[in-house]
Amino acid sequence: MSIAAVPPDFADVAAAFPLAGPIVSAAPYGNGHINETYIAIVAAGTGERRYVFQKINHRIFKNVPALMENIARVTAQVRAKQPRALALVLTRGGEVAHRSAAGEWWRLYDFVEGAHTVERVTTEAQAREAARAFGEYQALLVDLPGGRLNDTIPNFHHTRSRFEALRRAVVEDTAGRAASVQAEIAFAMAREADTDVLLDLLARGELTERVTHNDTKINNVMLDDVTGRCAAVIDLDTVMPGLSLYDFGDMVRTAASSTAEDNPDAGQMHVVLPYFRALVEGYLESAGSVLNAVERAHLGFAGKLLAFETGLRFLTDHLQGDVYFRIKRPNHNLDRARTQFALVQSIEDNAEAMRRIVAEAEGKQDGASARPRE
Ligand code: ADP
Ligand code: GN1
Ligand code: MG
Repeated sequence: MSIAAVPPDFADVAAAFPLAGPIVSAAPYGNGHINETYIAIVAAGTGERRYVFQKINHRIFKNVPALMENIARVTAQVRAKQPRALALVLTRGGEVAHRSAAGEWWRLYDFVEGAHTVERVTTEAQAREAARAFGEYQALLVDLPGGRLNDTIPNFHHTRSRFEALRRAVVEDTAGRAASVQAEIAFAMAREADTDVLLDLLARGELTERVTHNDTKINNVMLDDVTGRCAAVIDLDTVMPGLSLYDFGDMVRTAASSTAEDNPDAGQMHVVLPYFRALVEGYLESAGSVLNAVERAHLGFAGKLLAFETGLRFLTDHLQGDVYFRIKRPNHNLDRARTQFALVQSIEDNAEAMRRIVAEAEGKQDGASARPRE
């Protein structure tokens, strides 16, 4: 068995689950910022079978049983309608997760075969399909039985709270970095009014809380290797009550953006209008019947808000000494904050064009639904 760079107790953890055979190899996998993901290949009969092990970050997800209860409910609901959707493998004891001797929480998923994730969108078709898939995911969960899901991270997309957290981090300046990021702090402070827009609409009842994914990064949807269609929506830790605009906004942030979230040259970051159009069309195709007029009117703003909020979070983490998002180099979170703020600026500059795109997509959709079936 070759086990590269997996935790020392990996074999013990694996033994808690009813794998199809002995482990042939295991290695770190994926590019997430929060959990640790490992791929394991096991011998199964004359062939092999693959699994995805995840060590859940319980410093961030403080109530893992509540989180896993959400995931068990959501995967059961979605798999009834999508056979390739993410499937949890229960422990030998029938539990949804395993607590190791070291006190870490582990869960196991079947590997979604014949599909892949992308870190960057390179075609309009990918953007359209990702948005259609996340919209469909939301539609599948509209009638989730069993009451409200648990809030796995309270106030996760509460942009006002994220803004106040940045303000506190500037005052506390624990890592002594505030003086060197004055321009970024000023950029954020100048946009305080944006933080309340959706929260005010929610308070007035013009927006409705729904079951949403809340982390609709482009690498959280697996696309079929042959057809390019969605095979599975993944990364379900934050599936909980939220706003559909948060889901759409995070797609804009990651799928209608011109460069990687952590490009050290923020000058390369701008909104990509053809991908934005594809996202709007894909999302309206699957979630259009669920969305109200206020949601439709804020699709462009949602992209700006999520880029802003994520920038606030990266800048806060930089000021706090990189305690939340995993970093791979010095100033990694600062680079991330800068690209997000560059995207905010670009969306502001393109607001009118984005409004037109939404209006045209709605016109097309109305035309399509008004057209008699052939
Ligand atoms: P994180 O929360 O750290 O982003 P994810 O659940 O998104 O973790 O997993 C990280 C990466 O691992 C994904 O982008 C995807 O490429 C891969 N992955 C996760 N789950 C599966 C799965 N069930 N089958 C195949 N690949 C997966
Ligand atoms: C984190 O886990 P991952 O990498 O999919 C974060 C998201 C951020 C994203 C920024 C639980 O997502 O909220 O938007 O990084 N997840 C959590 O890349 O905080
Ligand atoms: Mg992920």
